[in-house]
Amino acid sequence: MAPAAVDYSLYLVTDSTPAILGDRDLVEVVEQALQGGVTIVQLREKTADTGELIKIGKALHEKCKQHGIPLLINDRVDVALAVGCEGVHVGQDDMNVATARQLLGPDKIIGATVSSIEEARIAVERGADYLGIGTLYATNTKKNTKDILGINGIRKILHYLGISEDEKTRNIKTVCIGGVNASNVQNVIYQLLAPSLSNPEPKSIDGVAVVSAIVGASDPSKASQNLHKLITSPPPFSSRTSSLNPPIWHDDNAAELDNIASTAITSLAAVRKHSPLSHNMTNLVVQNFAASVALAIGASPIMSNNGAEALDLANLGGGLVINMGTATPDALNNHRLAISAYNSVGGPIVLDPVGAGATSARRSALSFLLASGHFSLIKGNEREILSVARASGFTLSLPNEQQQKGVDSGDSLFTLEQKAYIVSRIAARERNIVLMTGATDVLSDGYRTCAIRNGHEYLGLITGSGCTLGTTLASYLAAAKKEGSDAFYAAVAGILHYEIAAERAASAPSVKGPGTFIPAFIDSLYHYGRDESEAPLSWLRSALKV
Ligand code: 3NM
Ligand code: MG
Repeated sequence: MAPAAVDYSLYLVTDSTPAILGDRDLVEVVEQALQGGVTIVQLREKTADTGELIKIGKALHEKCKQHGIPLLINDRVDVALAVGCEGVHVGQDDMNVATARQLLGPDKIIGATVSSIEEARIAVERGADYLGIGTLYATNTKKNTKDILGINGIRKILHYLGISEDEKTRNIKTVCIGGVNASNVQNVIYQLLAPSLSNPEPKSIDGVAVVSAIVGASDPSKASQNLHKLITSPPPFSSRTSSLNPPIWHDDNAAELDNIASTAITSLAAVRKHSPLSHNMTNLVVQNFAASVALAIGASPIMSNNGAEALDLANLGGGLVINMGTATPDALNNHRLAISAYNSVGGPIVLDPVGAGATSARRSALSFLLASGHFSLIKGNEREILSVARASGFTLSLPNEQQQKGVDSGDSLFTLEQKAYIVSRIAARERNIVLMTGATDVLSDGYRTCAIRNGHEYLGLITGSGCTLGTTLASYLAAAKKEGSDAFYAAVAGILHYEIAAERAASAPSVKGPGTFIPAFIDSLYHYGRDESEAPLSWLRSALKV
């Protein structure tokens, strides 16, 4: 098989550590993966003796040949020669690509692991056929990886390759590796395809390389088939055209207002029916309040900052809020564990980048978090979202911009149209929902954009109102996931619940100011939509201001 004809789209890398393979036979697992549709296989064994490695290699090669699929050997050029398979994959600490090429000749496939532009440049120069770019997301499969690149890191390397004057560099094949699974693979591919203003036609990735998503799956054949299907079919969001000036729904769009009101009622009912876990990784100051808010809206709170239990919690089907309030290295490591746990089961994650942009530590914490996985929703005030825009690769310059001063935002920096533009561009790029909070909240999924003017000034005068809006949104997203309903409308519903409840609480006779507002607010979150004398649709329809 000529290297140019290789299909890299679903690249299986093997691993026989018991934590991943279990007590199964590797050759059988690979056979199942081949039946499921993997397009290339790499035998990666870090501990086997040479004789054993050649034996497994030959057995795998037989299977691969039956399916017309190339087999590569990790690191060991000698083993590849002994097996007679199609090539090798070398890491940065292995034999260099040029030497491997001399030993293997021009017809074998040689791939190289790269995690920087410089490594990519050298690997291409030395004659690699493809690059394995990683680490995309943190993964338990390989703990000592050099760099977690995130989508943006991969984008930078692809961009470098794509704009090269050298044809070989421009046409080099690429796969990304690290933490790719069924819940994020479509996002990964389409995020990498997303054009930006500076790069309208980005070089695309040719495939994804996975270990645990196939080798660790209970049914490797089904897992491969599913991944193959996800890779080859357009994701639900790809048919959407995200226009640069998306419409904002106004009070005069009666049909849309009816739709928002009725989906808000359905979303509220879903929260109360499922009582989803609302897992909060947040700072000590707001833990108690966040737990009360979760209970009042109908969710089940758990306040756990321990990344080690995140996977067990993620398996309960709830939503996670990551509050960047305490961006210490220790907190960030726990966040990363939790992000990969929720991403691995497709559970929603809300990122609250508190104070992002205020200090350089917080700016790097934000980049770290954004590179760690995919967030379903990112919420923040104007300056926080501005930092998110910058961290995800936008260059924005704004009039009268000052360094962010604390965590509370001052007067608005933007017009409504500018807000809509910013949130929709980030959302289209990140393939998620972005919410910019303020007197008018603006949210977008890159396709639909909505401005909500509900809420009350007291929310700005109490601690943790932003954090607990995150708690509310994670609960709504988790319930929507259980129902299979639209996450964007669920987010709108969560904001309405929170902000209309605030308006009602503020007007209660007992409320004299922010102090008495807090207990009334919790009551109001609880009573929202419960009053038997109210026809839910009509009161909500008249209360919402969008
Ligand atoms: N190489 P999973 S990450 C083998 O970054 C390997 O170079 C990596 O495993 C790199 O698909 C990795 O289970 C493991 O996350 C990927
Ligand atoms: Mg190696």
